Amino acid sequence: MKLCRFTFPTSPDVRIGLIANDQTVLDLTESGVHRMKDLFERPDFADELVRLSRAGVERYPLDGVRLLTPVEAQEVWAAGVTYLRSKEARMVESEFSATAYDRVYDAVRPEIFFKSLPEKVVSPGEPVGIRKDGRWNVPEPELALVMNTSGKIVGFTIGNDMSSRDIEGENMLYLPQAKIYTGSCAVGPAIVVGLTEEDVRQWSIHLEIRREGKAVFSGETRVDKIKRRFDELVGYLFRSQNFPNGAVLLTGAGIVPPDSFTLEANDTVRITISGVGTLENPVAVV
Ligand code: DO4
Ligand code: MG
Repeated sequence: MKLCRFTFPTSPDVRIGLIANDQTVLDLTESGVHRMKDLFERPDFADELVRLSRAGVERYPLDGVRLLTPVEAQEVWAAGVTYLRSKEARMVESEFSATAYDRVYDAVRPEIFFKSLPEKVVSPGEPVGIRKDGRWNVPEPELALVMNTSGKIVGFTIGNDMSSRDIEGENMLYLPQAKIYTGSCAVGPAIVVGLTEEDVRQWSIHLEIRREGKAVFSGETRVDKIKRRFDELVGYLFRSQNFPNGAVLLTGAGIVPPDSFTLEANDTVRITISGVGTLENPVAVV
């Protein structure tokens, strides 16, 4: 089951939808569901969704609505260096702090950093940003975990952890500037619920970057290459920290374009995760 936030072309009101067969949206807001995050607090929310889907709510064609990011009010955090590929890429980009990446890959405590306030998250179809002072900019296609206020994983979606590799590589203390700026975090298009980590570890992640109508990079990885268990990452995120609205955690990038590659304005970033769908965004200089 996939949950989404959407609007109709004629109205700015945000509605909650259940996507059926990747073609139809059932309007749950008509049945009194105004926020997904309230549903996520209920232990029986998957049963409740099945009940609502059979209750004869209004249905609309998916291509007739605008999907918004499913991040409602959650802070977005991100884990780093969870794939071997990421560790190798960081060590190449940074002479100064290369050993830090090597160490954190093997350390007990994972790297976890703040990524975005909810209101700054970019929706499907909106521009993601490359910094005007960054020379080496890339998307990072990542599986995103969605947690309720108790730290229970309630769903899975797609995140793009846009990054400036030259700024991060110059000095690791510049990480927040390399990672947090206008348009640096996109999440969507929907949250898949009712699955376990074992189900999700079967998924693949695909990245395609298009320029003037042609693919200029494509790459693929598998969720199962993430070194750490999801509960381990979430356990560290929720350790000594409360999330009154729940949280979203990006789980790290396993696809890195070649070192000669940097994004340009008007490129399109397409991230597909096999069990979720595709998150597509144009690129703009910010
Ligand atoms: O430490 C740098 C960030 C790494 C990251 O974002 C990733 O591995 O996805
Ligand atoms: Mg990342």
